[in-house]
Amino acid sequence: MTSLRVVLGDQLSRNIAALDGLAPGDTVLMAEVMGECTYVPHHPLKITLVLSAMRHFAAALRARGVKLWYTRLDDPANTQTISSEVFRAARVLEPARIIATSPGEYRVKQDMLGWEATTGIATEIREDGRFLASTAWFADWAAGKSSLRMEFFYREMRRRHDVLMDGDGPAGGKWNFDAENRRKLPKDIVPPKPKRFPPDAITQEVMALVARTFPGHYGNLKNFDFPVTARDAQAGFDDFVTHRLAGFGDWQDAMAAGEPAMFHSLVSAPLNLGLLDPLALCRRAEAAYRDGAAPLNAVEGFVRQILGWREFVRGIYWRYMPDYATKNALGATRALPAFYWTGQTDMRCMAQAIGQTMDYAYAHHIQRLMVTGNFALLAGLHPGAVDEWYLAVYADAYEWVEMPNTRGMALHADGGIVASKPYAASGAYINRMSDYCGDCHYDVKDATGERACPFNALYWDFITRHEQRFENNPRMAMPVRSWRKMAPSKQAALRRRAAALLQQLDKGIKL
Ligand code: FAD
Ligand code: DLZ
Ligand code: SF4
Repeated sequence: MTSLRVVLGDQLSRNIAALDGLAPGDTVLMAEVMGECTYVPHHPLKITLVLSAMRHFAAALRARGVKLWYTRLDDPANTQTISSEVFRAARVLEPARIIATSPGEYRVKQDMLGWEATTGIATEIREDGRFLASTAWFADWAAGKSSLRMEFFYREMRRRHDVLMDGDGPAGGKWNFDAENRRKLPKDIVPPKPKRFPPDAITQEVMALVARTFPGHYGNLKNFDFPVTARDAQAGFDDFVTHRLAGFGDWQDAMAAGEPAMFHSLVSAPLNLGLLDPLALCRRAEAAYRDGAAPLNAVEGFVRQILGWREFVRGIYWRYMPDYATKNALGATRALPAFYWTGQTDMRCMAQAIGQTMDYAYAHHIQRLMVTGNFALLAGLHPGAVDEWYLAVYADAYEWVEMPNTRGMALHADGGIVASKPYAASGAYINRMSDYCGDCHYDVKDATGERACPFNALYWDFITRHEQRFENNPRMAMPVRSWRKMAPSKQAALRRRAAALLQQLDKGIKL
C-alpha cells in the first residue's frame, strides 16, 4: 500500500509527522506554488528563504533514497496551489493513502480537509508533533478558565517539560525575571554581529527566480543571510548562545539605531520552518545557565519566549479561529499609511523599524510591538490591514503566530484574550528604551506643538477614545484617571494635535 506524503514549506523537519513510517514505495510531495507566495505579498527574502530551504530539504531526502514529487515554481505543469498539486500527483501516482501533517494556517487546513472528498483517496492529517502543547492539551488546559493568561500556561509548561526547574520550584526561586529585562543599551556596548549565512548556489538560483517573478513585492533581496538547512540553523543558534544569550535578558527590550538584531537570537525564521526543535533550544539555553555561561534573567527570558509565548499564541490561534480573524474590539477602521510599505516617514523610530524590515525581513519584538504595532494601535489602523502587513513583511510570519501577536498583543483587537491590557505607550517609552529620539525630526518632550512627537498626542487621544472601555480595567485605570485630571485646555490641545495628525494620515500626507 503506497502513500503520498505531503510536506509543506514550513514543515521541513526530519521528524515531521507525515514522514513517520515512510516506506520504500512511498512518494514525498513538495510543491513551490504561486498560491502560497502571493496570498499576501510576501517579502522576497521570505519567499527565497522558504523555497531555498524546501530545495535543500528535498535534496537531503533524495540523498537518503526517498522518492520525491517536487514541483518547482516555474515548472510549466505547475498548477500553482498546494491542493491542486496534490490532486495532480494523486492522479498520476494513484496512492492508496495521502498522509499530511496538520498545517500552521487555518485556510490551508480547510483546503486539506477537502482532499479526501476530491481525490476519493483516504487522507490522514496528523497532529504536528513539533509543538510542545498539542491543540488538544491546550484545550484541556484552557477548559473552564474565565481568562487565559500566558504566565500560568508558561509555568505549567516549565513543570511538564522540566525546564529551569529546581525540584518542584522554578530555578532561582522565581518564575519570571521580566522586571530585570528592561535596560536601555549603554552607549559603550556594541551588540556582537550575528553569524551570517551567505547564499549558496541553490539559494542564488532561487533569488534569481524570486527577483524575476515578484518584482513588485516590498523589500530588498540583496541582504539574504538566513540559514536554509538544519545544520546552519544550529550553527546560528550556537553563535547566539556563545555571544549574545548572556546579554539577551538585560537588553531584551532595548532598541538602537542601525542595530537590528541587538542581543536577540534570530531563530524565529528557521524555527518556524522546522529547521530547529523548540525544546532542544530551551535545553541548550538552560545548560548555558547551569554551566555559568549565561545569567538566569537571560535564560529564563529566552525560555519564556519559546516555551511560553510561542506555544501560547499557537494555542490561542487554533482555539479561536476562524472568529479570531474578524476580531476588532476597538472598532479600528483607518487604512494602513503608505509609509509602512515605503519607510518614508520623519518618525525616526518608525523609519528605523520599517527600513530594517525592508532590508532584512526582520525586526525584533519590541520594534514590532512598541513601535510599528503601538503606532497602529494608537492611530486606529484596521486590524485586517495590519495583519496583512506583518504576515507579508517578516521572514518568520505564519498566521498561527503572526495573528495573535498582531491582533491580540499589539492591537488589542481580540478584546483581551492574549493580553489583559493594550500595550499603548507615548514617545516617552520609546525614548527610554532606544537612542532613536535624539536625532528625530520630532521632539519627544513635546506633545502639542508642530514638531511634537506624534506618539504623544495620539496616546492621549487613544486613551480618551476608549475611556469607557478602559476605566474598569485595573491595568488601564491610571492613564484614564490622569487624562481626567488634566486641565481642559491641555486636553483640548492634545485632541487638536491628534486630530491634525490623523487627518494628515487620512489625506495620505506622511508624518
Ligand atoms: P528572540 O527575541 O530571540 O526570541 C526567541 C524566540 O522566542 C523567537 O524566535 C520566537 O520563536 C519566540 N518568541 C518570542 N516572542 C514571541 C511571541 N510574542 N510569540 C511567539 N513566539 C515568540 N513571531 C514569529 O515567529 N512570527 C511572526 O509572524 C510574528 N509576528 C509578530 C507580530 C507582532 C505585532 C509582534 C508584536 C510580535 C510578533 N512575533 C512573531 C513575535 C516576536 O516578535 C518574534 O518571534 C521575534 O521578534 C523573532 O525574533 P528572534 O528570533 O530574534 O526572537
Ligand atoms: C510561506 C510559503 C511560501 C512563500 N511558499 C510556499 C510554497 O511554495 N510551498 C509550500 O508548500 N509552502 C510555502 N509556504 C509555506 C506555507 O504558506 C505554509 O505551509 C502554510 O501557510 C501553512 O502554515
Ligand atoms: Fe519616535 Fe517620537 Fe522618538 Fe521621533 S520623537 S523617534 S517619533 S518616539
